[in-house]
Amino acid sequence: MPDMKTRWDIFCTVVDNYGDIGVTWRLSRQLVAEHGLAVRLWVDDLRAFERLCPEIDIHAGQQWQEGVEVCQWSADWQPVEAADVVIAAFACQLPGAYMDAMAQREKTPLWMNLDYLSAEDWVIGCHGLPSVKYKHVQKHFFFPGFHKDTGGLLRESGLLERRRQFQQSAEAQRAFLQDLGVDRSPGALLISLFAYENAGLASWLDTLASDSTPTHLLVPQGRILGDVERWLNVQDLQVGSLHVRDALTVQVLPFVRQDQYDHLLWCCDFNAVRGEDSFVRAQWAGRPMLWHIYQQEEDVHLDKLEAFLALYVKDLPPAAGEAISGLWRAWNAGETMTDHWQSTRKHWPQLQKHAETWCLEQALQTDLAAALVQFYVNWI
Ligand code: TRH
Repeated sequence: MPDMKTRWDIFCTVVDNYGDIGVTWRLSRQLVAEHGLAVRLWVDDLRAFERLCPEIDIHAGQQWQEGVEVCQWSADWQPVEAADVVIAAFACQLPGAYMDAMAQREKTPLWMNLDYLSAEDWVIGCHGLPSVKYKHVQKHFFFPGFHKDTGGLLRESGLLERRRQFQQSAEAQRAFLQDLGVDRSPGALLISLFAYENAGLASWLDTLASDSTPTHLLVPQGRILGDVERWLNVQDLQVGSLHVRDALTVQVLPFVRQDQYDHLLWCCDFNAVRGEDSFVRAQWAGRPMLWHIYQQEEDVHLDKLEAFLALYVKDLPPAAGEAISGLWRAWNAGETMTDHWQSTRKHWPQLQKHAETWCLEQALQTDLAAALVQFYVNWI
């Protein structure tokens, strides 16, 4: 363990949406809470941050949140001393003056690039390798991942135990949902929907509406709402809106704070998630899920999708694996979901069991925060 005074600077540029800040905020909190480190989180967009953590003062240049020193990363950078460990999240470009401060430091800092999450094989070979240099300061690649030779996944200590207790308590779930204005109808399948715009949504909602089992669909405010409105044939859906179409109840939820979002995932029987952070959280929920991957140029995201699917279905009976893979592929191509949803439902018990097994297997890996700390210890 590094001593209490080890200082870490984490830099985050919000490219779009909430994944960049979602990951760095989660990591910062964990480094403080579980490793006793002094963490400064530099963020260029406090408005995005405020959605995940409403206590954020969007006008403050510097503030403390849950033991993390949150600093506004503005265009007019004021010189500061560089930290012992410097993390550039998702290849963001550090301020030139800060790179000079790193180079001027008596003890050279450990500089890492925290990369995007991918299940592709090449990640294993690249994790931990040296990247570029600035003067004599060497940058390293740090890759999260699903394999023991990668940096692992963000997972707070005791997370699965908290999740288990919550899932075992009908009362805790009822109270949580009630706070969100959700009154779960008995026997209904509870689904959360967090996704980018998706042309396949209408066919999925058609299928759910005509199903013999009722579904209660919870949709936090966000980019998919336009497609939901079109399907419902309504305009301007607001938080709290509730619409029933045959067997399907659609309810709009507020965008909840980040820790509450975990509880939402834990309550639901099925979670549609997107990007990077919600994707990992849905895995820790131990429930069947659907991933809307972040689209990249030249469809490189589709390789990432296939790499994850190959790992995820490896230990499933082939028919169940094909069903869930078919559903994920259709969703990511914006195609008709009907047949894929029906075959997914046929394999439901296997998929439920598998979601839990997968979660426990992944939890055997060292978590990402601990792996970063270990990387630093090995480096010094
Ligand atoms: O928002 P995302 O799509 O984010 C990202 C970014 O687009 C990023 O540029 C890209 O590189 C990356 O995806 C792959 O999805 P993500 O990563 O799931 O982040 C969403 C965050 O928002 C996550 O931390 C969970 C949180 N969240 C809440 O706090 N409350 C909510 O109600 C919801 C729905 C999400």
